[in-house]
Amino acid sequence: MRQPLLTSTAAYQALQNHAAKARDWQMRDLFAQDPQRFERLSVEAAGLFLDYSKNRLDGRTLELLKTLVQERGVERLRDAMFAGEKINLTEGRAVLHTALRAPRDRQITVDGQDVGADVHAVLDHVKTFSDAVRNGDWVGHTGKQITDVINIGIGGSDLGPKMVCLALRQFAHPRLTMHFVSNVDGHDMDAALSRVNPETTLFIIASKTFTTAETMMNANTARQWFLQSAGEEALARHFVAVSTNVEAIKKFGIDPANMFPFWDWVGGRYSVWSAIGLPVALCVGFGYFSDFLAGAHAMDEHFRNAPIEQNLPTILALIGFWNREFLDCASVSIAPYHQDLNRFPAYLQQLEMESNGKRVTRAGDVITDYETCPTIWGDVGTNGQHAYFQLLHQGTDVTPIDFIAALRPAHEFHNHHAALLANCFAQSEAFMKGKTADEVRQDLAGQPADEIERLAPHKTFPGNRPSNTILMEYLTPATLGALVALYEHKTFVQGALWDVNSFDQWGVELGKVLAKKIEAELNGEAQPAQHDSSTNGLIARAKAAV
Ligand code: G6Q
Repeated sequence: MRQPLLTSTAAYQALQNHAAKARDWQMRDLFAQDPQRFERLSVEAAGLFLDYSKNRLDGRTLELLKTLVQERGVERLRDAMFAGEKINLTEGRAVLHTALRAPRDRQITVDGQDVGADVHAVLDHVKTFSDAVRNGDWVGHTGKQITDVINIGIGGSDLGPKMVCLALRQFAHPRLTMHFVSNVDGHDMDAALSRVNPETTLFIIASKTFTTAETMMNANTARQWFLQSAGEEALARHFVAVSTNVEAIKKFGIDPANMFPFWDWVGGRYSVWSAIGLPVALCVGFGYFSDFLAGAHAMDEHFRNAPIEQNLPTILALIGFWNREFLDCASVSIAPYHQDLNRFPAYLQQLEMESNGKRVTRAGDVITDYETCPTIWGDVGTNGQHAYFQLLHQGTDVTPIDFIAALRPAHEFHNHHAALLANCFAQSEAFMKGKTADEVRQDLAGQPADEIERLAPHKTFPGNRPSNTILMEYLTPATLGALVALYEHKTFVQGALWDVNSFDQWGVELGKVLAKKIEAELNGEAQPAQHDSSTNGLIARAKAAV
């Protein structure tokens, strides 16, 4: 159904008028005017606490944003998603990653099929298999226990399990080393294979379609490498698959008994909760994997039931929307102050940019008068402070930041943790307050007057730069699950406001076919085609180097 254009709605226009004033607000003043600002502008759910007081907004802004959510039917679309309606319009699919983490007794049907029963049957298989590998009952073809797991997949079949295995490092099985090979660049495969023994290695071929060129090339290379030291009959002990494509798996030579299915209503970037999470279950055990699912489910329940003004994912989405649409912020930096979350920015980059990096509405109209998804990027603190934070403090663009931290560490170096948190909080304070030229002059007092005036502009910080801070007590499977689900639902709400289909990815599909012609030319299997002079020149140089 064609929605009225976002910018034509009364709520959007009210926000535009409001923003004309808000652009001049100084956060320093907002804090000075309201001693309760932190209490008023913070919210807690599913083990996560969000402080959003360091943003350029007030109570009126939030009221207007709430009206927009209501006017745009976001809650209706949310309920349609949870109910299994086919809201992925361009692929005619339901969007049910939430069903992957729902309790066993929750009834969800798609086209008359009991999705909940299917999900739990696969989870049971994941449990049996991961238990067997972890306790040593599942052995390689020479009778040795598995020591290394290599997950071969890319995009949604790689980023989630890799991010989660790294994040939950402290819960990992001591015998199992996890490896993730995604890149078609042979160096990636070479690095993994050079560290493992075929007798004790388990390969997981993870591909929803089982046709993705990079994954298929890597899977075939792994198979050939393995068969250098073992017969075909040994494959069944060392190769398992996660996919929706049973036929392709059989053709590859994997025993269908070692296949973990999932379904077309699970988008790649939303699939870590499905059997794509098998590496997680192997790494931390099925019990912790279940806790991860339960944490996400707790966030789902909150998202479905909490009123807008207390709804953590909705608030996070609205702040991002406000910054993007009305305060001209073209990118968002993700700064986890937790080393184990070092792949989280990359994970969110896919989640948000692949979901909402769209330029047409759900009805197919080209969006010309508002912006959609900002660029998402980042790295762990405190490392980023010594690199790109310079631009965040004093560059010409304003980039909002999401700080993420655990209040308690999982190590015993407590002085490190105090230093880490101090940096995290000090940065958000500095972004908000900045440093005025007068404050700089006071700092420089005692130096010659002309020197003070020369240096003052360089040492001045404009401040008034927005940030959110998300805190959890510990980084556990459950809080990580809640954190990922928080951003999934944030992405959903923003997509609904922008009126884009957050669940297709035609840009990614394009990449899957684009290289084929040139690859054939590079391999001498096809005559050089007529490209532009740049592409022709690059191909010629590559061929000359072979
Ligand atoms: C995710 C994307 C994309 C996908 C990969 C791998 O939402 O569609 O990242 O996950 O291209 O696809 P396969 O799992 O089919 O190999």
